[in-house]
Amino acid sequence: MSPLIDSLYAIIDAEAADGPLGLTFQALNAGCAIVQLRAKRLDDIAFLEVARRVRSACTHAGVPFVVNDRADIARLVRADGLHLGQDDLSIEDARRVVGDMQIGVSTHTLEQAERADTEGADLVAFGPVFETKTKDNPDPVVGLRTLEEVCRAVSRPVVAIGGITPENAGETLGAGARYVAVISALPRFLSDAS
Ligand code: 3NM
Repeated sequence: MSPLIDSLYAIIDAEAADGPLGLTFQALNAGCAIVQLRAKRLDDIAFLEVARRVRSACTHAGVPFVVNDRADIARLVRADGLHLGQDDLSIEDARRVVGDMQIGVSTHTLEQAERADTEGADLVAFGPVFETKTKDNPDPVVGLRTLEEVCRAVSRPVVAIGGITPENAGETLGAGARYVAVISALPRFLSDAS
């Protein structure tokens, strides 16, 4: 098994044309560390339905399941974690909904990362480390040097995100990130792992 798999934070797009479950099972079978479900356009009923299925798969595999953006859905499916963007609920407000669930926060500058850390995020995501085509209107690329700075500055584990591939994951973890979060290159990580 690839050593990278222990650090693989698999982000599953709930809107994937061929459905999210196949990729979820592949990621779980490969031994990924965390699964996050993300849906930018699904209606609530559809997102909840997919979240229940992915939750169940993660429970069977014993892998933490994180819901992106939606504190209500995270609570309804008893997710292990909620992931918040800079324009989502504050950590304080999200805690009123999800209690002591693990909360991750997306950050794009050292200052945002330090703030998330101070405000009680359990995981600090930082990126985009490299160029990404997946996100609409991505923030400027932060690069490995700034990632390293963030990893030194915050007390919480750092999740590196944005343009991570099997080729650059090693140096990304070498910069101090605990996890690499991956969307588009996920199938490549999984085929490398098998
Ligand atoms: N957030 P890929 S970059 C969802 O910088 C997301 O916070 C980012 O997709 C951030 O692995 C990103 O295909 C997209 O580059 C990551």
